[in-house]
Amino acid sequence: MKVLVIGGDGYCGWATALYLSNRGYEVAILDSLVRRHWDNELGVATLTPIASIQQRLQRWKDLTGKTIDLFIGDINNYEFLKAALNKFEPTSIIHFGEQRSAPFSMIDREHAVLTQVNNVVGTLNLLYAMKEDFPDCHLVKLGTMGEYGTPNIDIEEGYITIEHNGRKDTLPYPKQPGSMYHLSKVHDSHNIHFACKMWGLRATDLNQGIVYGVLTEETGMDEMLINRLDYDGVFGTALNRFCIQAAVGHPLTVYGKGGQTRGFLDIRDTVRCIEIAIANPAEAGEFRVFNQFTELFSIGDLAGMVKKAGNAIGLNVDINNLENPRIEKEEHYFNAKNTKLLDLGLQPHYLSDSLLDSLLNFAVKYQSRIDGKEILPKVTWHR
Ligand code: NAD
Ligand code: USQ
Repeated sequence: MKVLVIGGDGYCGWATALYLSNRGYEVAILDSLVRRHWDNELGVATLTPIASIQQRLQRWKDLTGKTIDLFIGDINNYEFLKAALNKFEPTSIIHFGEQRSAPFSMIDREHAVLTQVNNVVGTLNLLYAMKEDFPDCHLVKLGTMGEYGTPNIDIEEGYITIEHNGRKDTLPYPKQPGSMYHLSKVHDSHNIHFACKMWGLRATDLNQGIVYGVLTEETGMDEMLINRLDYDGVFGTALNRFCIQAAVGHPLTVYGKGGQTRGFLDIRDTVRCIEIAIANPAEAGEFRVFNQFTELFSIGDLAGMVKKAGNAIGLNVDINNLENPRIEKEEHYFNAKNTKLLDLGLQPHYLSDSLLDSLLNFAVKYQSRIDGKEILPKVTWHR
């Protein structure tokens, strides 16, 4: 099977490309490297020192004898995208290649427009390129649990059956996203659904929760293969940030009351979920949605778990409930289904004390790279 990983230089994409290559899939990475550029623009850096994509791929080949092809370019450039697809001829495309930070998308009008154009136009280009040249290829698209927002009813996997005035239908689950970034994912979902219905494309939308952790079997093989781990107030995500904050003695930055509940998963499960999706493709014309997370936690509970694990290895960890820079519910009902990937064989890695220990120790190892000025949130939803 030939798998094109769009966004394969990023956090989820790099781990996935190596995982699939290690399992015998023929893999190519397509990436514009724009994320490295955004980091430079913001003046932030991953906790871990990541090598250039060329060095990473050369080391992977030296270690394993496996080649991963590389296409550097932007999927908003349709000619480039078409040429790359026709050169590689994928049977599955995994699309991670988007601007994925909610705070980045809320900086100002320019960043909102950049996010929505980059994400929505990139995905649209991909749909047209597939329609024209690869109509049978399976698209596995990374969506987000944040598309649903925090409704006061159970969250289903993509669709909900509703009875209304005596009639019944199964419809796309209502979307109430909380940032311009999350909105871009909703727009993508509608466009992909439409393309499947109109043109018979096959697609799986993986509504992923918040990913944590850094090591996978492959990225841990060599220092040159190390994955990125973001801790700054724009690209860092909750649990990864808390572990890194604990390592340097910064109070954990819980926004508001901390009752915000989200779905989470270990990066080792991200890569496995992708493999499950491509090994069990959607039917022609089908737009399938899987909720991709393994556990639900409130932010406050996570901070408590990190504090306990940090104290156990001798770190002094405090929790600071900051004024919330976002506009979101801080206490709410949240119960999302996640059985479809489990039914297809996912065996989750659950968050445990030992995992927190290893993430904390990892953060301690690289603590000299942390820029304390980048930890507190600088972007606000309130203006
Ligand atoms: P990331 O920023 O680490 O990686 C994204 C990669 O895509 C980067 O290497 C970037 O250069 C590339 N890219 C962006 N726009 C591109 C374009 N127009 N053309 C080509 N390449 C482009 O992000 P990540 O954390 O690996 O997230 C990957 C995907 O998973 C995103 O779509 C994100 O929305 C989704 N997701 C991530 C998380 C998470 O916790 N990290 C959770 C849920 C969903
Ligand atoms: N939060 C804190 N303290 C922090 C950081 C975040 O309390 O230091 C809170 C936020 O207010 C929010 C929750 O934690 O309520 C999650 O924030 P986050 O930054 O960890 O995650 P989010 O902005 O939702 O985005 C991340 C990824 C995004 C993905 C999404 C999955 O960046 O690409 O789509 O997680 S989900 O949250 O399920 O929508």
